[in-house]
Amino acid sequence: MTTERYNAREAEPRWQAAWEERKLFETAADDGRPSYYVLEMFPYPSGRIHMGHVRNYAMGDVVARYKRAKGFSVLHPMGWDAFGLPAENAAMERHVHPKAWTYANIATMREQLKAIGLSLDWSREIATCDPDYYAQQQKLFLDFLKAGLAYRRKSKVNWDPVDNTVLANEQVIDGRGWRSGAEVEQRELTQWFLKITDFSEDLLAALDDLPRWPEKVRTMQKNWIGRSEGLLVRFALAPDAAHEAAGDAATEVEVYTTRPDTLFGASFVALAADHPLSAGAAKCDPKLAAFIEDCRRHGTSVAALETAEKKGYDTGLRVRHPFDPAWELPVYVANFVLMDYGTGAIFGCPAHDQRDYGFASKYGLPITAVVAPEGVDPAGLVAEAAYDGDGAMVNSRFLDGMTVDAAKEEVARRLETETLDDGPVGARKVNWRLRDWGISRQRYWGCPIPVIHCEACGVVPVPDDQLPVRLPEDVAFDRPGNPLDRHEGWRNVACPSCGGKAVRETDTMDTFVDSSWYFARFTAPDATTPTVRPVADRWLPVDQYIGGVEHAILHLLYARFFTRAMNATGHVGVKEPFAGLFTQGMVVHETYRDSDGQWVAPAEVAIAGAEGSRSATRISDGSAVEIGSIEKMSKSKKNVVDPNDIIETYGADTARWFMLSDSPPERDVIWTEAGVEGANRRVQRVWRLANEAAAKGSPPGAPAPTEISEAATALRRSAHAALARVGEGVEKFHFNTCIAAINELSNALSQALQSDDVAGEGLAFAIREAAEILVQIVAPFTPHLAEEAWAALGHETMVAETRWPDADLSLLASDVVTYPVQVNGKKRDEIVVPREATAATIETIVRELEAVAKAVGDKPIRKIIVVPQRIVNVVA
Ligand code: ANZ
Ligand code: ZN
Repeated sequence: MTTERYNAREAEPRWQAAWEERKLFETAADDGRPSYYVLEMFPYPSGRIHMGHVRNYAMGDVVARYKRAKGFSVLHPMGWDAFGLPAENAAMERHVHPKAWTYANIATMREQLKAIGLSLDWSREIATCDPDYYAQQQKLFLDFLKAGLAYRRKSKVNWDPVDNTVLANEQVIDGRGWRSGAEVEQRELTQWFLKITDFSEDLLAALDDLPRWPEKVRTMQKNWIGRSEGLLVRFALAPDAAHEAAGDAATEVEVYTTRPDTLFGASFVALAADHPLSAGAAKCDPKLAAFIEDCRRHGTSVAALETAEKKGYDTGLRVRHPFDPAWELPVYVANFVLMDYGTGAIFGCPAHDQRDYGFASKYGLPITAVVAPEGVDPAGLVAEAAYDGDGAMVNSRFLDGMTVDAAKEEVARRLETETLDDGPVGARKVNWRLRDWGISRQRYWGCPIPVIHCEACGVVPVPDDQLPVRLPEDVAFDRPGNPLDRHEGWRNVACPSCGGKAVRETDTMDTFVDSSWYFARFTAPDATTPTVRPVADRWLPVDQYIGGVEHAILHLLYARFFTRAMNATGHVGVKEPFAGLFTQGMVVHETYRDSDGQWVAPAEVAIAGAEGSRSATRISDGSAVEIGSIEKMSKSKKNVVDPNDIIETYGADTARWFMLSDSPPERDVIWTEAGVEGANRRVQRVWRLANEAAAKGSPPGAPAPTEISEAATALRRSAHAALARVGEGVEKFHFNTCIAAINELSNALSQALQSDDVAGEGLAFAIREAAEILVQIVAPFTPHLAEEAWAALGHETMVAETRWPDADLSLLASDVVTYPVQVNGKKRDEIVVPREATAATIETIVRELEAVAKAVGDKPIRKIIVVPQRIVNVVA
């Protein structure tokens, strides 16, 4: 029998239309089925969908389709993170209105997403720039304001001189604006803040209750929140005639330290440039004043300090060591001390802190080791670099011989009872790195902050019946700065409280606010309140959230804060937004350059030769092209493949198959033409097998025969094993092993179909069963192909509305092996895997076991030994 090739170009739009017509993916009203909320991070409408999006959304779609088939009521929505700077830049460069630009991009990208065949509930689509959306965001803001979770204060801000806006600390990377790349300056402005620090403790502690989040993301968040336990120590200033003459009344310097154990290794005290004492000392030293000015100019953000050269200036002031009044230490102003952390002052211990080490070496200050690593003779302790590990105290008088921890405790205990003037010298103190979230942006294309400034009444919230505060559309982008500031008609209003002359707040919200609650809005996208409690309670938290690891800190932390703030103001019942989080790897591609060093796009390049001796030429003129390294797909290196081209050539299913099969989803996937072609052949094979099975197998719904041959049983075993593996694989995000299972079943079915005698002893039945299972298990991955094959098998229903079959356990029994899992010789767990599972597969599974992670702790896994069919040993 001959079968025509599967024509994806014709079939895919047809099935998309059929799904849409049947409204198969619209979220059902509560009908008693368990609910499941799967969400991928929504895109910024930049103009076109890229391969990274395709990978992200294909993964979410596999989960959504699988869960739906398993009988869940699934919420799988999509929207647009639509405010932001690029729209304004387009307005300035191309004279198109940000709104027009944004909505045109959304229209294009919506069509592109639809062409991928994602099972999305488009009836819930939201765009954050839509007044219906930001109206509710303004209500949330006002509720937060009432609850004391939003406030206004004067603050030093990171100012991006190119984008003309304030940036959050998180948006400053290596001292530069995250979008413009311009060197960030420090300015003082009155800004709106959200009180994320109210939740520092909870945001940190609750990370331990998120077992379905990647460990690395939890660690990054922990470091960002940055809880540290330390000691405040007051150093008395030695009397100084010059400074007293200048009218300085200060008598002490208070520092914050997490290493009080190293106090006897102290060799200087350093102040932040903005410390009040620095200003005092500068009064009688113009050079110091100039130094302070220089520090300011270079910025005092964390990022700026990490990269800048460590510099200091000796103020001439001296302090006394808290344990020895005869011991005086110099006081410097140093550019690496931040004013807004701790007390803005430190004591430096060069032998045990790398920064202090560099500083002391530069300014010729003493370097005294006070912690000796185990087994090292304290006498030989002249280190090349600072040692920050554990050990025994030396050169430290009454601390000598103690461990670091014991010494910390001893110093704290003694200094708590020691007194200086009016109080104790030392006080224990917990510090946090996390700062309140500055959300004011001096930009047009964002959510207006709904307050009015009245000369008489101060800050007046916009009353409910005047919401939303809409962005005016008649704005011009011919000058830099915020057009809202210049829009007199919009800006000038009557005060809602006294009726007097007042002006609107012209700052808009950081776009990270928009994405901090969209997942909640999806549960009731048309409501006239931010959420509808019973509905939000039904769906939240999101069961599975999927996105890039680049959002591990900012977006995810803000969303976790926002959920807490919405909980505190009664809008949601949960505190954590995302019960499960998966961070997928990137899509990467080779790079190409021509002889002039210019980047060349893959579509313009022809590759010849086999692996190891490949060469490339430019298609248009045959000139040589150099094959470069494999990098993240990016416009700047031109190494992008347009999803549209792939869909037009091979169909969306092939793209989906390749993305999901080629590497584990958390790793990068290398996009290659050969890989795509391979995926396409697999797709064609499934189609062929379904057609052959339709011809040779039993008719649909035929009963199981009583007599069944060994060959038929073998095929049935393969089919049910694949079914079980795919189910498990999807649950665990092992999509690539699912595809491997699908390929194995394809092989088994292909073999059975070659048998001459399908009539006897149940083989025809087994063939039909295997083909149906094959089609159902490919359905989450290649949904269009599955529908087409399902129809070829004689069905009038759609796979998308068919229940996931249950694997017949009796057929699985002998196909699996139970492996005890040992960690360093001690049994910790057990896994059940298919008999044919490879050592690599078993290793992957073992690495993800909770029990193994617990037993291993912080130690790295050194080796995993798989004794086939027997036991697994983890060596850590
Ligand atoms: C003395 C010392 C000795 C320190 C030593 C470290 C190692 P975390 O863990 O981040 O809280 N520090 C304190 N305030 C600072 C500021 N405003 N700007 C820059 N550095 C500051 O770090 C606390 C440590 O960072 C403190 O402990 C202090 O240096 C420094 F061998 O005190 B340490
Ligand atoms: Zn007023």
